[in-house]
Amino acid sequence: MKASSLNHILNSSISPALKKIAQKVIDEERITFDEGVLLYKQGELGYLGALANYIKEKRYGDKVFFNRNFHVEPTNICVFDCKFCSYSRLLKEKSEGWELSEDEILEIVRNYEGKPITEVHIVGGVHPKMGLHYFASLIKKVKEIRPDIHVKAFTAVELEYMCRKAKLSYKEGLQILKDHGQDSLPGGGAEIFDEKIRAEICNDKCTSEEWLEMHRTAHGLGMPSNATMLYGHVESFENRVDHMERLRILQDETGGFNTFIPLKYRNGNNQMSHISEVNTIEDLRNYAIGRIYLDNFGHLKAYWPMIGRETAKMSLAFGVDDIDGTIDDSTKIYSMAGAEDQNPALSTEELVGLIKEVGRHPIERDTIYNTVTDYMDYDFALDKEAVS
Ligand code: V47
Ligand code: SF4
Repeated sequence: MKASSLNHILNSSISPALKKIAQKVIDEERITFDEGVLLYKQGELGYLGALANYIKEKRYGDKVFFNRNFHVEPTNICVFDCKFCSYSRLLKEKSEGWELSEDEILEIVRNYEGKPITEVHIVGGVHPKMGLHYFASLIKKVKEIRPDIHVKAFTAVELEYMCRKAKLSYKEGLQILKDHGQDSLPGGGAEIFDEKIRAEICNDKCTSEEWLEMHRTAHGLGMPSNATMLYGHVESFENRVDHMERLRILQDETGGFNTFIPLKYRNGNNQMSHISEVNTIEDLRNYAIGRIYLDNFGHLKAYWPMIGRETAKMSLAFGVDDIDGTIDDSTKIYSMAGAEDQNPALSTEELVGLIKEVGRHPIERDTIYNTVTDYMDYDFALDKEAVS
C-alpha cells in the first residue's frame, strides 16, 4: 500500500487556516471547535477527502472492515414521537405496528443456527409493555441458543425508558442486562445533542445528557458502544460540531466507543417529509469531517442500506473504514424512511466484491474489531465446494 501524503495540500493555494488544519492532521494534533465549523463551511470535497483518507490509511492502510450480523426488531410500537421517524407506530395504531412474541424472536435466532454470524443487533420501538426484565430474560434465551454470539442491544433511548419504568438506576439496569448476556450498546438515539434542535425533532425522548450518561455508565461496566449522529435536517454545521465535541469529550473520559456512525436523514413517510435530503457531496464531506474531528474514535462506519451501495463505495475514500449492513440485514427503519435500498441484503461475497472494486482490502471483524477472516485472497468457489 502506498501511503498517501498531504504535500499537495500544503503546497496549494488554499487559505492559511485550512493549511493549518492539514498540518495538525499530519502532526496528529486535535482540531478545535471553530476549526471543525470552518471545515464544514470552507472545506472542499477534495481537501476533506485527502485529510480523512490520510488519517484512515495511516491507521488501517487499505483495510475495510465489515461484520456479519442480523437484526431483531421486537416491535415498532413506540411511546415516543420523533418527527423524523417513519417506522414507529403508537399503540393505538396497532394495525400498522408489529409486536413479535418471545417465541417468534427466538425462532429468528434459531434460523441462523449453523451460520457463521458473530453478532445480533436487537433494537426497536419503545414499547410500554416490554420492560427491562422481559428483555433480560430474552437475551438469556438468545445466548442459550447461540452462546458464541455477541448481543448488541437497545439504544440509550430504550434503556432510559426501561430503567425508569423498572425504577432502577442506569447502573443497576445495565448490570442486570449484562448479567443476562448483553455485551454492548448500539449507537442509536443520539440524533443531534443540541437541546433546541432536540426539542424540535424529538422532544419527548431521553435528553442528550441522559444519552451520554447511559453510555458513560455502560462503558464503566465494561460494555462498549457506538455513537450515531442524525444529520441533514434542521441542524446547523455548528450543531454537528457540538454533537461531535460532546462525543469526543466522553470518549476522552471512558474510551468506550468503538465506532462513529453518521446517519443521513431520509425524508420518506414522516412528519419532516417537507425537508429536502442533503446531496451525496454533503454525505462524503460529513464522513470526512467526522474522521478528522473525532480523533479518539477508532472507527467510522457507513451504513450502506441508508446511503446506497454507490455512496458507500465512495465513502471509503473519505475516511470510512467500516461498512455495516451485511448479509441478511432485515432492519426496516430505513426502508420505511425511503432509503436507497429497499431490500438491504448483501451476501458476504457481494460485499467483499464491493470493497475490492474500489481497491480496498476486505476484513471480516467481530463486534470489537478482532479479525475473523481476511478476504483479500479468499476463493468463494472453494468455500462453496467446502460447504456443499
Ligand atoms: O436513532 C430514524 C435513525 C437510528 C430516520 O450502532 C433515521 O451499529 C435517517 O442507530 N432517516 C437507529 N435516520 C439506527 C441506528 C444504527 C444503525 C446501524 C448500526 C448501528 C450501530 C446503529 O435511526 C435512530 C435515528 O437516528 N433514524 N429515522 C430517518 N428518517
Ligand atoms: Fe420511537 Fe426510536 Fe422512532 Fe423515536 S426514532 S419514535 S424513539 S422508534
